[in-house]
Amino acid sequence: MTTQSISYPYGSGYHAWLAYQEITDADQRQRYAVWCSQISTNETHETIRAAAAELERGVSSLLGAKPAVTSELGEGGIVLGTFGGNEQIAAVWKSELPDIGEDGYAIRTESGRIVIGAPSAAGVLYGAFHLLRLIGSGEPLDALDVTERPANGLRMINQWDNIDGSIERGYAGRSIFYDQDEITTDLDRIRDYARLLSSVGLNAIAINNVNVHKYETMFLTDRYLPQIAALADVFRVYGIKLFLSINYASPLEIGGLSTADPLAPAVREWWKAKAAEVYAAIPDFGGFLVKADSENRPGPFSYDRDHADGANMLAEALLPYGGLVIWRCFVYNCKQDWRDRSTDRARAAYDHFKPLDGRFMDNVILQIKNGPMDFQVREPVSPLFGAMEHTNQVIEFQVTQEYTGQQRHVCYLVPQWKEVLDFNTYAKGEASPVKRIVDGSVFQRRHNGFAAVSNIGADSNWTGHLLAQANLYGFGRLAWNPEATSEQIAREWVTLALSRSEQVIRTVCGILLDSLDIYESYTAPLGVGWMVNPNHHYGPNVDGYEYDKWGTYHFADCHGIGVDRTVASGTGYAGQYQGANAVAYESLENCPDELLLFFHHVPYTHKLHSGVTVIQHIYNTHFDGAERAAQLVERWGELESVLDDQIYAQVAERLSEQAEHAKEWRDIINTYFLRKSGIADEQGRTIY
Ligand code: GCV
Repeated sequence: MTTQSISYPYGSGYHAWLAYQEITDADQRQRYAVWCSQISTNETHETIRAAAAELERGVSSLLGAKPAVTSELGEGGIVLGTFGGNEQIAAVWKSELPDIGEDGYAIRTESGRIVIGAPSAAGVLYGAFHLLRLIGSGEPLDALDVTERPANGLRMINQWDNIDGSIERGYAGRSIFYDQDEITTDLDRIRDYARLLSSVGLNAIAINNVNVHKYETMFLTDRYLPQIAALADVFRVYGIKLFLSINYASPLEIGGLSTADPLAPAVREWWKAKAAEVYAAIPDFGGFLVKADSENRPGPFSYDRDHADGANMLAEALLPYGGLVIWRCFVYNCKQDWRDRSTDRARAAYDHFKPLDGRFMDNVILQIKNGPMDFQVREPVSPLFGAMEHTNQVIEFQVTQEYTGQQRHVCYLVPQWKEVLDFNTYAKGEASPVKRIVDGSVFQRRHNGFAAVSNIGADSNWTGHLLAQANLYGFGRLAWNPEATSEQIAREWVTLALSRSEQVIRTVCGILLDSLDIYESYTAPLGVGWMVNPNHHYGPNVDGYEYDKWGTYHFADCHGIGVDRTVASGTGYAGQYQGANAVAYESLENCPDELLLFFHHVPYTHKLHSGVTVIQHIYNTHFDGAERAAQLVERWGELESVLDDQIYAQVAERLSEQAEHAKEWRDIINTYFLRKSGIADEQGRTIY
């Protein structure tokens, strides 16, 4: 098995959180060396061999000494294997095997050895990465008794990569998967990506954009299937199942049929035959990810059918092979007339899907974006979570920073995701947070989990902005354990990817943890969103989407701003929530400040709970946000002598750009609202 990764210097950031930087303290190295002289397993499963290889690589690099990898049980060392396939492992846990599901693992220090055991080979690999994390962060190994079980079944990444090598909403270079209408043959890079994903517990990947164009539609044909199978082979070793985004109109575009009607027998047969072909090439193929009837993509609406008809037809085709249909709920009218005040994009997913609850087959999962609009820095949580008792649901996050600074601004998204996951839906009694809906426990759903749009590309540090790696890392860690805190995750990433120096950890964690709030402060205020340049979505443009067809308006005039989404006088969206949420959002008095303009249209002089008026809040936060963005440059600057030069320079350059761009945001937003409202800043600061 090839385990070499591409040889990039440390300072490139290529090795990310698998950098395994050598431990320089001789005593500490010695303490670890005691446990790490050999790695033994008597199993030959490719994933267990990958686990052993990862330990070998990690230990060699961390301790500067290569351990022996052997099938013999030695006096000490690390022993790994599955409970069922390995007597050495079974002997440690004897009859009391831990209850850790299929993907979990256990690690114990026992009889002078460290033993990693798991029900599956993937579990063993996750356990190996766990052990490396412990060593990499300086944790003691003398008395380990770890049991880990992932909260979510599906822990998936979605690539929005196109066959021409571009990436929709990609901010870190070209695709690592494709170039000039061909699938890559650089499997080393793919393997290193698989290692990164698997090291944080991710277990599924959809390798192409949900907007499936002409050539990607042909992924289901001989033209591409053999190369896709080769990619699946790489991911399989790391416990990751490969999925494809499909074009709903495939029967028309590549099947020679005259319809894609989900109820037409010929169409159903066509998909069944396709599924058979795909599974012949990739026996453990994960299934289809589908964007249908959304932003001009084809779907069942063309045939007067609904989403359940469409999804079930595909589910039936995949069922014999255990495949899944992951059907996205990002469905809304993208040709809205801005004069039409009754249509509300925020309502759309709920309006389309809630009535279908109970109609989807068991191997269909609905993939719901965390916010009802589209990954803005601040939105309420989608009311669809918890609204469908009889339907499998996964949450979709956007790790790629389309609306959160495009990896030119630092924006650590874990705190935002945590807020969404902890949000109580009131779906079943008092304690029904989103994390319990999507892990399947509230409604006892079999298929459940997390999905996210990836933020990586061919840039040598994967994510363009080095600090954006923390988002990919954090997504995986949260998908495994939504109880992990933003602080813990940040600390882990900094320690593993950058440095074990307390100064570096403190400073970089501080930057990461402040970054979302800073970004939110100088961009669109109070939850209203969308004040960006159309199409590419970078930079301020308050009216960029105001007279457009996308349903994304703020309705600012000389008196006030915001969208009335109340039941009493607005679009009724607030009524899609359950229990106390519906009550709070409906009421101007109780609506949280940060979402005020999402739910209510108010005069600029409206006083927030914070005690300041809306207009003064806009001025204050924009001045403050830009100032704090400038301070990030100084905070990072303190690390110049401590960090690797290249690492230091990469981030310094982005933070300077952010500081400048934050001023642009500040001045454009403040000037716009001064001119609209005619109300001066109480503090008399410069507004143009
Ligand atoms: C893949 C937003 C993005 C689109 C993206 C879409 C989606 O609208 O701007 O680029 O398309 O979401 O999630 O399908």
